[in-house]
Amino acid sequence: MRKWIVLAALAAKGICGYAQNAPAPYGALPTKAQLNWHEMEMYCIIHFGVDTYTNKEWGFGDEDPKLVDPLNFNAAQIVGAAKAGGFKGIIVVAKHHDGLCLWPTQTTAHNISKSNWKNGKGDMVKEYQLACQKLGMQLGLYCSPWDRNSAYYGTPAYVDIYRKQLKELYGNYGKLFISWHDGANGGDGYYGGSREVRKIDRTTYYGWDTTWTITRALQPSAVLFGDVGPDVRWVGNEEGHAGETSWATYDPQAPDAGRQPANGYTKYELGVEGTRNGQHWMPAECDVSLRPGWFYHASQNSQVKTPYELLDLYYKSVGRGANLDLGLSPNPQGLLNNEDVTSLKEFGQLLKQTFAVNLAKGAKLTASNVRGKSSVKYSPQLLVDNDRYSYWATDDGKTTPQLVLNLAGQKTFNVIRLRENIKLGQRIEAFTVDAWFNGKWEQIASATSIGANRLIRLPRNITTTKVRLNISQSPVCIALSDFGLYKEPVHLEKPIVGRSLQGEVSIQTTAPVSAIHYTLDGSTPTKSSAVYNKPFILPKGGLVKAIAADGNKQGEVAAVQLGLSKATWKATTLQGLSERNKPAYAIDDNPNTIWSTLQPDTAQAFTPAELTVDMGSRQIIKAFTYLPRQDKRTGGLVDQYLIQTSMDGEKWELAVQGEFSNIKANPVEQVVTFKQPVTARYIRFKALHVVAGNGATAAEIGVIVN
Ligand code: FUL
Repeated sequence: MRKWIVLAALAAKGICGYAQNAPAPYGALPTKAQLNWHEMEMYCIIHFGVDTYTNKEWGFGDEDPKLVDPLNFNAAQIVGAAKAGGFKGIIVVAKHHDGLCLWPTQTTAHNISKSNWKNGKGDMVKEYQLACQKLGMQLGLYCSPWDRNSAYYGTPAYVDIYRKQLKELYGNYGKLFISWHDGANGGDGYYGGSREVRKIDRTTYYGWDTTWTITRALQPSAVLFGDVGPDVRWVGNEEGHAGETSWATYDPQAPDAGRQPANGYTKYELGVEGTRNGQHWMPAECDVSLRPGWFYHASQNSQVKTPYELLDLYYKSVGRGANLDLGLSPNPQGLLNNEDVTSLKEFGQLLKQTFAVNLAKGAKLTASNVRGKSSVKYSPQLLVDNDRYSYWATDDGKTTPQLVLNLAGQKTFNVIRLRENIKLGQRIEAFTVDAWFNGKWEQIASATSIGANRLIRLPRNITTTKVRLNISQSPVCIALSDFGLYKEPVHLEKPIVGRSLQGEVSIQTTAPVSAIHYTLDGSTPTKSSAVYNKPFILPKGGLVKAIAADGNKQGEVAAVQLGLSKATWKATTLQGLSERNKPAYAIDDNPNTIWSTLQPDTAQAFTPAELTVDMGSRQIIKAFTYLPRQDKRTGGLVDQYLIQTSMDGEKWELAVQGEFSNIKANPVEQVVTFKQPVTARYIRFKALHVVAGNGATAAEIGVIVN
C-alpha cells in the first residue's frame, strides 16, 4: 500500500522510471465552463409568468402584467424541491415569448413592476438568486429572443434592447452557469399593438456573434445554450432523451438544404447523435418538462411524471453523455404543487439508492495493457475512485484493451457506468461487457459512445463474481476514468390504460403481477381499491387511475384522462377521401393511425382542412382534445385551429379559436377547455394553419364531458 502511494507520488512528479507522458488529447475538447456543466448532469428550468394565469403555453404579448400575482411565491420552496431531486442548478425563465420581464428591467415597461406582486417592488430573478445561494445551487437564465410584446421586434432597435436585457441579467444576479437561448422565433404577436405577423431571418437578425461576446465578457464561466450551441446544443426533441449513440462533438449543418440559407438550422431537425469527430465540443442538453406542458395547467395535475419515469429519462439523457434539463411549473400561487414536490423528492431518493454503492469497488482489476509499463498513474484501479479525471490509460496504439474485474465476492447488479476523462476528448467508439457464468464469459451489454457518462440499464439482474470490459473500437489509446456496477431497486411498472374502438377500457401490465387496482373518482388507488379483472365500458370517459400490486409491493400510479367514448361516433371530412385521409383514423382511440389531408405534391400550398364528428347524441362538452401525430414527423401538425359545434349538423356556432403553441417541439395532447360547457351533438375541428406541409393531420380528436 505504502509502496503504491510512493510510486504514485513519484509518477505524478514525472520522476519515476516508468512515468510516461499523458495520452495526447483527441479531437475537440471541452472548456472549463463545459466541464462544470458536464459535472452538473441535471438542472431544472422554471417557467412561470402570464401563461400560468391564462392557461397557455405561449402568451401573445398583450397580457396585462397585473395577471401575475403569486401571493405565496417562495423561491426556496421551488429551488429546494429541485435540490431534493438531485438537481444541481436551476434556469429561471426571466422572459418568455410573451415579453413580460420577471425582473424590474429598464428596457421595457412590460415588466414585473407593473404587477401587483409585492406592490410592484418585487424582483423574481433576485429571489431565485438568493435561494440558490442559500441552498448551494447554481443559477442560469433564459431570456427569450422572440418577444411578442415589443413594438420594436423585427427591427435593429429590438436587438439592442435584447442585448441590454442580457446585460442587466448578466450584471445583477451573480455568477451564472448557463445562458439559455430558445429557438422559437417570429410569427404573430401583439408587437406594441400592431397585432401582426413579423418574420425574421433567424440566422442573421439577432447578430448572435456580437451577443455572445457580451456573455463571454460578463459571464465567462457560463455555457451558452442554443439550438446549435455554441457551447451546448439542443438535442432536437422535448422528450428528454439523447440518441443511443451520442457524441459530445458536433458540426452544425443545415438540415433543410435548399430551404434555408447555408448556415440556417431549424430547431427540430438537429442530430440527437451529434457528429463523430465533429469540430466543436458541443454536447446535447435534453429538455423535458415534469408535466406535459412547460407552464402550469391545473388540468395536468395528474400527469406529473413519476419518479421511475424520471429515472428512465435520466438513463436516456445523462446516461448518454448529455444533460437533463427538467421543466418545473410553479402554480398561480407561486409554488410547486405537492405532487411535483413529491415526485422530485422520490426521484432524488431513487438516484441515491441506485448509485450509493459501486459494486465494482474492492474488485481486483487486471488490464491487458496499462500505459507506461503499468504506471500507477494510469492504473485501472483509478476506475473506481469516483474521480472523473483520474483514469486508466493504455499505451499509444493499444486501442482495444480488455479489463477483467474480479469482484469482491458474488455481486448482483443491473446498471453499468462508464466515463471517459473528457479533458482528453471523446475517444472510445464501441465496447462490450461480459459476465462470468458457469465457467465461461457471456456478453451482457454493448454500447458505442461513452464521453462524460454512459449508463447501461440491463434488462435483468446479473449475479456474478467476474466481469470483463472489452474496448472494441477507439481511434487512439483509451483514457477511461470510471467503471461502476450498480443495483437499481426493483419496482413494479405502472399499468397501461387503453380503450378499444368499441369503447372498452382495459388496464394491463407488461410483466405478470398479482393484482391491478384502480379508481374512477380521482383518488389514488391502493391495495384496497377495486381489483381490475376485465375490460369495462366508461361511456362518459373520466379519470382512470391504476396501480400494479405484487405481494407487499405496490407500483406507481398510472393516471389517464379518457374523454367521451367514441364508440358511436362518425367522422366526415370535406377533403376528398384517400388511403391516408380516413376521418375514422382520428376517432379510433389508436394514436398510431393518422387522419391526414397532406397531398403528395409538395409544391401545393396548404389548404385549410376540417373534420366533422357526429357523436350520435347530445353531449355537454367541457373541452376538446387534439392529439397530434406521434410519429415524430411535423407534416400537418395544426398550430392554429377553430372549433365549431352544432345541434343539428347544419347550424354551426364558433366554440373557440386559438393557437397550439409549441406543438412542433412538444407534440403532446392539447386540451382546449371551453369558456362554458356547450351542448351539442356535432363538433367540427378546422385546421387554419399547420407547422409544415400542405394539409392537416390528427392522431386523435376527442371531447371531455365530465
Ligand atoms: C421552447 C419554447 O418555445 C417553449 O415554450 C419552452 O420555453 C421551451 C423550454 O423552449 O423553445
